[in-house]
Amino acid sequence: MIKLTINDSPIAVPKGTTILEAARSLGIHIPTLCHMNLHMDQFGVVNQASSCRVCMVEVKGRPALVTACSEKVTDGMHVSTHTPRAITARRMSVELLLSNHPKDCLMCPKNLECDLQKLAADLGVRDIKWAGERIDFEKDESSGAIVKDPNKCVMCRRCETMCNEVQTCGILSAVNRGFDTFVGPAFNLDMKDTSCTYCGQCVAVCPTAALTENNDIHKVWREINNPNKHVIVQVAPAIRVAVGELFDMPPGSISTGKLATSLKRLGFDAVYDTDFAADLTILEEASELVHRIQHGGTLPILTSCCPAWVQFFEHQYPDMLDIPSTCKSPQIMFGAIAKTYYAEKKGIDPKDIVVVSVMPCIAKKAEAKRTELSHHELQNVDYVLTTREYGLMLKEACIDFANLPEGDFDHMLGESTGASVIFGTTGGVIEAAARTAYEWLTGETLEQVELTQLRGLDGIRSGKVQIGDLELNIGIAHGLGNARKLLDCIKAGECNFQAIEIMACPGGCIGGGGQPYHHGDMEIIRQRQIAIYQEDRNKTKRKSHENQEVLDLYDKYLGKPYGEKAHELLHTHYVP
Ligand code: HC1
Ligand code: SF4
Repeated sequence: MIKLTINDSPIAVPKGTTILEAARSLGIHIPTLCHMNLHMDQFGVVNQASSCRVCMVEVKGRPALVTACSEKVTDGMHVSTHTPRAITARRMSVELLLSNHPKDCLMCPKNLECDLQKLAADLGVRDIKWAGERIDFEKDESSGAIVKDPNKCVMCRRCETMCNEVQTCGILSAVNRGFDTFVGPAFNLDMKDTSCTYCGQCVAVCPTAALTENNDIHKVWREINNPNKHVIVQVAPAIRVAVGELFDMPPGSISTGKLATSLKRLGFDAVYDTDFAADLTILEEASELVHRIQHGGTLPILTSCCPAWVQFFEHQYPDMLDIPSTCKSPQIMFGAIAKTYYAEKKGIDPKDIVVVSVMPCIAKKAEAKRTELSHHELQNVDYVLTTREYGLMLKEACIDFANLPEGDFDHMLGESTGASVIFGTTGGVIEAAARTAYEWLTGETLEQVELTQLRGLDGIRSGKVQIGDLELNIGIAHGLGNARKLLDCIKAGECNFQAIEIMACPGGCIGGGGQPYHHGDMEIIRQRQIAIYQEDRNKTKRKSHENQEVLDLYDKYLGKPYGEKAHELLHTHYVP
């Protein structure tokens, strides 16, 4: 152990510890901007660019200040974290960053959520002494999902670490040299011309508004207020355990009933739950799995509900497009049913139906725009709002979300089971599918519905489910870097799984790129996961094939699961 003192407090820490980490273990806060340390089981990711120079501290006997995030402790070291010299240097680092920053905080998409803004406030910055040159680059809104504004880039490299090390997508790196440097795609290509998956994990960790989501709020307000349109909304499983954070509710609060009430108060004509469509997805996906098992089809089957994962395998594994399930995602299945079955039952022309989704995910915006996810030339889903955008709409409408009464989703496409709720966390989709596959294949009741061997937050997991004589070997990965490892293992013939679930974001949808910012606090993701499993336990029905409204849909409209009509509306294909 290394012994040192920080602000006259003695401490002993393991060799290799940085001053920043040692100070934190003493409860001493040293501000940082570029530093990022995401600890979540297998996601021990550290961004240590030391570029912002905000964490400067004094070390006795050293003439220059040192950066606490990178300087390792040594025996007998005396560190002073908040001397006038250190504070002045920190403030100057922030002033220098601000001298080349737009400073349009009032209109900025990150207003009140920006780490740079908070630092400037905390350090008492009142004046920028250097009114020097400014970079001036075009905003990139080409993807319709992610917006890149290089003028707000502070070169912290957090996004680069996320994209390259965690997601292994390799889209973001330093462009240009010297003063003109910012982080973006090689040759400053438009995002739409790269292999970006739109997972939004770069957005989730960007400290400023250099990376944000495309804002669709105004378009949705326009539709809600158009008397000629019937505007229906669906809300994804992971929203209910996170949206409350935007209204000062503790992480892990369950807001299902408040969500239904708030959507009605915003003026949507009908308020539905993506969970309904998740149950529908399970009926199709479990049928596909059973079909592949019984007819010698390709195994393993890969889940296909995560659109960033779909983009990833299309770009990176074009030779393996026959193994993912052909099921559309629940959000898209919902839209397909809304503009056919629902339209028919309600006697509304599908052209007059607008489907809005509230999703924890930025890639869902890109998914909704895919031309093949349409029917009779109408997109299945028209607009996607992230959890954050939804929260902004509620604030615009002065809805006091935390104090709303509990409401219900509307009928016909509103019922859901516990199996669909757990879609929101890593491992949940395959657990839901296994609950149904078990009962279908054995004809017996699954008494122990919680398949805990599939749960957890380890980046790559595996578990076995015994279904009669069949031992189903299941693989699970979350985070695209982990997905890559699993796919490489299959490709090399070294992994023997019959079914695999992959979600692009750490934690699954609960950690989606459109969720309330967690500012690197992975405990928030853990609390959201606990809440998802609690919501499953709160349900009386916990298996997708018990969802009566889904069964009615098959009975009155679709026919058999995995049948002809279901294929036409609920399945898709992939393009390399
Ligand atoms: Fe998800 Fe899904 S679970 S992909 O994370 O399959 O976004 O929540 O809505 O579609 O149901 C997201 C969440 C979501 C779909 C479902
Ligand atoms: Fe990389 Fe995902 Fe950001 Fe695209 S959205 S640049 S893949 S981190």
